[in-house]
Amino acid sequence: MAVQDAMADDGAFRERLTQKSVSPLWDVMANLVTETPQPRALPHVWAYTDIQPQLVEAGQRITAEQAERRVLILENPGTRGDHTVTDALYAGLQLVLPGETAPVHRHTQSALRFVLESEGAWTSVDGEPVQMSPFDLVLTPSWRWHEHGGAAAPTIWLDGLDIPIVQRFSAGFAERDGNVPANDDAVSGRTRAAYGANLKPTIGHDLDTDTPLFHFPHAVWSKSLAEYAAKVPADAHRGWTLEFTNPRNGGSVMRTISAFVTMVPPGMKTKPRRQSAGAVYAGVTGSGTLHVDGARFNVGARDVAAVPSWAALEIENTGDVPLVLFSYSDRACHEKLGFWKESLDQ
Ligand code: 1HN
Repeated sequence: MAVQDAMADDGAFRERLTQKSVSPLWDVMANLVTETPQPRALPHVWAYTDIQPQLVEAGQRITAEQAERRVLILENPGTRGDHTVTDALYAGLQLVLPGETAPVHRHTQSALRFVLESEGAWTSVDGEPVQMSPFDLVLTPSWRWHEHGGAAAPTIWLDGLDIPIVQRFSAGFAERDGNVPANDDAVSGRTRAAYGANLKPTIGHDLDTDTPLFHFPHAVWSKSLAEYAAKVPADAHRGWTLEFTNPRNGGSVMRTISAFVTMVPPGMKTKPRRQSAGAVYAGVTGSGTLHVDGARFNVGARDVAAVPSWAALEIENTGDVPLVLFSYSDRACHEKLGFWKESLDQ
């Protein structure tokens, strides 16, 4: 029998398939196996001046204690309601007011904080506190106890988590206050002393871990980035980009999330670059335009942008000071799973 005949008027057959909880692959094959990634997320920018007042209002409506975490989720317009910023990542802006604490908990999900406004706020990880200054990167890797506290002024940071990844694997566990074990090692500054200068203790050699170093101060990374820029020419596709690393193994800072800083000098527009990883950018200094598949998105300090998988990204500095951007992505997963691809256009 010809294929057309076999498939003609197949309504009763399809009804039977549905009843038996099966479906024809031939309907969806082209959508499942695509030549290039087809993300559901759209490129998008959240202007800080737009979102910050909403967060301040949230501060009047709910306490950090009541909310557990007082956060406005950055909902990608392509996947509104999914609580995702790119197909595999989550982003939110969190507010902690003076005198507040966000209660201690731990969960499977890995989190990073990129600090946008802070005067002396703190986060503790497994009991070890660090002070958060603007544009510091602070990590709370998977299953580490963490809590946050406000200080003199309202504190706002960008939260980046691997929530959609953990959700897809249905692998999420969490514990809240009440189960916290005592941690005699939790001395402020202990981790920086042990790992912060390209040294590491000679005991405890598990390489398959998230980074023990969980605080990357702006004062430290911005100095490295500026010195690097003074020593080597900017890359045509990446400007000057450095990755935050795990001092135990040189790999990504967390097992699922990679983090970077990028600088593009005044007058430069990078050439189009695609990567299989979905990424989130946050402005630190300067101003510029992200050209994403040809569409233009202006970014300045504290603005947050979603750049989905395989979108062609060009970064243009439109101001007269260096444009500095922080970013995080799911590249860490792509590399471990053998998915990673990059394309550099001319
Ligand atoms: C979380 O633990 C924090 O610790 C922030 O600040 C946002 C979003 C979903 C799940 C856990 C935090 C979060 C989160």
